[in-house]
Amino acid sequence: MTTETQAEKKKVIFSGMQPSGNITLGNYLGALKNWTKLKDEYNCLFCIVDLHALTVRQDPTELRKRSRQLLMQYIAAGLDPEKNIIYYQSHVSAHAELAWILNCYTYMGELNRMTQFKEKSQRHSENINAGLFTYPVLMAADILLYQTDLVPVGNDQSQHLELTRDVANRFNNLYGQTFTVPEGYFPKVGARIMSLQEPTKKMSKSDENPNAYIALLDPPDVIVRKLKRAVTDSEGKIAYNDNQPGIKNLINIYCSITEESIESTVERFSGLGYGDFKMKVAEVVVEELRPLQEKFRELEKDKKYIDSIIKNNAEKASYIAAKTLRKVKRKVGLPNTI
Ligand code: ATP
Ligand code: LTN
Repeated sequence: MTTETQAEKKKVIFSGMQPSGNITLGNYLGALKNWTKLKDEYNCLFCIVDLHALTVRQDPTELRKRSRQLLMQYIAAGLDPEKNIIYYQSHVSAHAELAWILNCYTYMGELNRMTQFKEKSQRHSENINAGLFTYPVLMAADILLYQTDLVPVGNDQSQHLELTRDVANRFNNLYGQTFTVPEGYFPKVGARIMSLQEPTKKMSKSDENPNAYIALLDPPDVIVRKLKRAVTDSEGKIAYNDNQPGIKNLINIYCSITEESIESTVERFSGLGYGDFKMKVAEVVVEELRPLQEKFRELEKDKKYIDSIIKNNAEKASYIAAKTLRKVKRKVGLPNTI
């Protein structure tokens, strides 16, 4: 078999992140770290979902800057822009086009049940726009355009993925096999890293309080400070249970970095005070992020290289996406282009 046909035979992975803030340790442990493990075995597309970020008001200059930073962080974390397709969603117009068509195959009732919509419309009550409501349909379009087999995400996205599968099946039942029905891929530990300030809420890059999250580009002293301030409890004992969500979260962070089991970590640190345990966590976080931060600083200097990645990869993605979109348009009865 030639290398070409082997590459074609590989399964497809698609995932994405919004450039809606500085990406956090939660995004990294719940998603990005997993992507780097899968990147060689699959044909991978890693998207900067900038159209999704518009569902919340963004400062235009900041959005453009953060999108580029996110792309560089993907690469700095170990994704390979020569082998993996790393690109901006807005550079491939098929995403928005397919999303429109799929809107017509998704029910209001389905979208009404989405917990992310409920949560975000509470948080942004001054701007509950239609994009926020149909957000999962655009996500379905992202995934289905590339005949994706596997979607590595944190488990806050499992409901959106179920919806994607439902829409794909519905369309396939109506028109015959058109879309691959994707599976989710969730890490065992780290699928939901919680806020350092309110450990019952997920760590979120758009949190107003920067002490609630660790950004991937936070310098070591900031990481140490944020972890020292992490909210714990008055039990005073290192244990893994829901009554101690702060400590549970710190254990999850520690274990998903070291890949040590939860049991042995709890046993090893059981004699430590919270302050000392926080320092152990800080040590592994700083060491994990150090190489990424160094690589990021190098990439920042190489504007030409990053520009060429952006251009080439958008072309590659557009080529694949156009095939699915053509098929969909034909099936639903839109006229051929002449
Ligand atoms: P926002 O706060 O703007 O809604 P977010 O921090 O939730 O953003 P996304 O861009 O929506 O981040 O998500 C990117 C990826 O990170 C998704 O796969 C998501 O499941 C994962 N993820 C987000 N937050 C966490 C978390 N706290 N723990 C683990 N994984 C997470
Ligand atoms: N909705 C996701 C981001 C996202 C995504 C995708 C993830 C948009 N499109 C396609 C995986 C596949 C989020 O909020 N984390």
